Amino acid sequence: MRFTKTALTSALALTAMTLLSGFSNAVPAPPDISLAAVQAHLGQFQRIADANGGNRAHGRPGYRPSVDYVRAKLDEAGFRTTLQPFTYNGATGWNVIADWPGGDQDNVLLVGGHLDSVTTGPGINDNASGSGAVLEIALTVAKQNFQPRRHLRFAWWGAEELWLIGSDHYTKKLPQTERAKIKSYLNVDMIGSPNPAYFVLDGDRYPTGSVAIERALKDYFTSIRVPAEDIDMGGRGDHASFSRYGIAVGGPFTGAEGIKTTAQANKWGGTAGRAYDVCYHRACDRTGNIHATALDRNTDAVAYAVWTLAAAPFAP
Ligand code: DTR
Ligand code: CA
Ligand code: ZN
Ligand code: ZN
Repeated sequence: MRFTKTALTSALALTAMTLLSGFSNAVPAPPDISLAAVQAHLGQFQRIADANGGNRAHGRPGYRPSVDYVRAKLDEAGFRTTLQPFTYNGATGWNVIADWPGGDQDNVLLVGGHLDSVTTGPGINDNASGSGAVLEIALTVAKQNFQPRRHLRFAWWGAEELWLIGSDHYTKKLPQTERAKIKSYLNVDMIGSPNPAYFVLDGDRYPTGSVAIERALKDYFTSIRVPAEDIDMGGRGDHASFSRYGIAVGGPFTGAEGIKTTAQANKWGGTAGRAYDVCYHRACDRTGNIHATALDRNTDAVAYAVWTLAAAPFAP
């Protein structure tokens, strides 16, 4: 089996980090997040949508039970949680914010994804996949009592589908002194597309793109021999609510209505000429619309980035 130089370098880096963590508790090895646990969260979100008119959209009956499910898990695990209400289109929505006690409060690593779906479906890939992954990563932080250098905060945004309403409300309402403490925002939105791409927000090209987040995600993908591709997500995602204030942003993405190219199918598998997610914003975006390996790989890549970036001083 031929190893590329980059894969070898990254594998060596990963090995070194794992060995080092054996001698010092300063940098524990990033964990393998349980795919089964993430899939269980997706099953809960599916059940909530099925019991509430088929969706989990802002202003519809399925959104608040989604909030309550996430918050209950976090409270049980020892997080300091807050529900931040906001009103949009005459309906109340909520952001769920969870702080992990400890770490430098002036150097926050924030990890989040939107919790709402569109009105036309349950939103399992878009974005129970991201919400479930961020939830299980947060619960694993608690299980392992990870005590990194930087303060860790996790967030689940409302009304992203109505154009970033929840995350925009959060950053707008945050006093500048508090906003300035958030050094990096890692957005997790659509990470289980059935015909998956392995995109990473381009730290060089995107305004306030984080090279550190891009590097960490790519190092993980390289270590599992998955060649990630840069993407400029533009303003389509909650990362934009942070980059507007100059905060370094990044994140993975497995694709939406875009069409997979032949070159991409050759390196990632899947079907060229077909959308990354044919059920994007449709009723068929259910638990059966998830590519389990893509979900697992991206969840572990985000966990690797969290453990790596939280344990080191801030880098943009
Ligand atoms: N997750 C999508 C937003 C999104 C982010 N990047 C792209 C690229 C192409 C289409 C959509 C998106 C959503 O919440 O709708
Ligand atoms: Ca895993
Ligand atoms: Zn989304
Ligand atoms: Zn969407």
